[in-house]
Amino acid sequence: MDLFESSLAEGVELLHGFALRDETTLLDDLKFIIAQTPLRHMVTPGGFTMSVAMANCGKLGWISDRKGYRYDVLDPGTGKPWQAMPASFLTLASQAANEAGFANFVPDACLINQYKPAARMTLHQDKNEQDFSQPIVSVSLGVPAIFLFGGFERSDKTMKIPLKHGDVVVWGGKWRLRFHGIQPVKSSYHPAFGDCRINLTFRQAG
Ligand code: MD3
Ligand code: FE
Repeated sequence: MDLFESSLAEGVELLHGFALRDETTLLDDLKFIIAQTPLRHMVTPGGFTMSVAMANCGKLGWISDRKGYRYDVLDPGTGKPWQAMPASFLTLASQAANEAGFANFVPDACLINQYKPAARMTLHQDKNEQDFSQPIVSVSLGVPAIFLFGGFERSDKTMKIPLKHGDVVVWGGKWRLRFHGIQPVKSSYHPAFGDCRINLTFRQAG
């Protein structure tokens, strides 16, 4: 058994430090994308401003406003298409998916979530993608956070999973539609990210 890799459930694989294999390229590419695509606090359909600041790259980007949650080919902030997904992002996501048994994962969307201290993501399901048989690959960078992994109902009890810099999780199979969230991020320091946590989620959305 590979201690570097642990199965949390069938179709869910935690790959500790998997994003550090080509860390310099990954961080350089991320810096470029964020410089081109300002991180913004979007508004939920219910009218709340999210504590997480977001950007996207790839053909499709996940957006939220008073009209709802959806994917769009245009960045509502700039009115232009999103930046192309860097090769380092695509390679990381498809290699991670492959480790978890998903051989042909080609993401067309990468959501970039930035958490400052106290930012959180309340329990939700990811249901805006077309094909739920495709996994979601998540990459944690910067300061650590506690991930909440729930059930099929919002009220189901949750499992707490600490995620740290470089951890990659592949979420597939029947777990794909479970409720999940991020606890308020505690104030701490990471040499490359300061007090921020950044999470990349790769999806085949369209
Ligand atoms: C489990 N992001 O962007 S990533 C999201 O850390 C989101 O920013 C969190 O939830 C973050 O939608 C968690 C891990 C994740 C993403 C999608 C999932 C876990 C998932 C979908 C189904 C089950
Ligand atoms: Fe989610």
